[in-house]
Amino acid sequence: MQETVTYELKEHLKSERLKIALEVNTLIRRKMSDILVKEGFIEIPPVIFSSVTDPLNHPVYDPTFDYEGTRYSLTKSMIFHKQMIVQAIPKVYTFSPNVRLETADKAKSGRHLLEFTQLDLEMLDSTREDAMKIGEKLVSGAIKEVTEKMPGKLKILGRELHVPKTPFKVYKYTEAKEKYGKDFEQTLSELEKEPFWIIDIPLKEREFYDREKDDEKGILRDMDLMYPEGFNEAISGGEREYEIERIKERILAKGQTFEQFKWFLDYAEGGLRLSSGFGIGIERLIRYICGFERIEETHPFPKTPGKFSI
Ligand code: ASN
Repeated sequence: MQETVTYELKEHLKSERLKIALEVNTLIRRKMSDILVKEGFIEIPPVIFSSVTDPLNHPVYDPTFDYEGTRYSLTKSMIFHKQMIVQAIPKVYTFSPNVRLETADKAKSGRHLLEFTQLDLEMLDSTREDAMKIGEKLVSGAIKEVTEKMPGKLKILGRELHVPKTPFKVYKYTEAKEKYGKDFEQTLSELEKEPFWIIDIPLKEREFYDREKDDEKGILRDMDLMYPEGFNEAISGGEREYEIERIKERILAKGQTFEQFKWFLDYAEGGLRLSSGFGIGIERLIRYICGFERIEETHPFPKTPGKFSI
């Protein structure tokens, strides 16, 4: 393990590129908050650790600790907290710090950090399509804000950015995979010039909480938003399972236990209504806006999978 801050980190902290990235960070957080508040959303504080967190659908190390007889995890996403609070406050959002201790191979992607922030939101009695509309407003609104307020800074970065037209193009997961092969997400991301959606993601590719279609078994009412120019995933979200029996079936089908989600299930037993929502990775949005090859450039103290970080 390295014990001192590297020379590269010292350079990084002083760099013009980092300063611009942090100005973008400031601008887009404010802009996206403004958009959401105008839409009637209320901001909730983040949850940093909890006895229940997102199981995710890919393997990560799970940092846990015991406190007064309870095992806690660091938050991987606030999915369950969102689904609970939205029953009382029908439009919520939060800037949620997430810790996902990804395996070292993820460093290659240029878009994974072990610690990142997602703008996570949830809407009651809302469909996937409602959520997609908000997602388009946020992404195009953030990009517009930066192109209008920071054209000189984008020029310094050599970044040519245009405001995407809404609504964004929509691909169905299975059709896109058949046409473009196993790496269809990256292939399409490289081909497209504007952000686009991938919808109807199969059950085995996702966590248990996204709602299965009533008329198409094994396919979910969910979506990912993808950036063009090879920048890959922007948003992940969907409609949620809200009927307790279906939630339990889906947990068991994933080989997970009720114990893992006890506090959420206790709440859900009392009855949930349909909600939908998503999370936008803030560092990934900054990376796209700035046109950075690597996400580390967006953060003063980036944590790369498999590497020492201060
Ligand atoms: N935030 C995502 C959602 O709302 C979940 C995630 O981050 N895995 O669906």
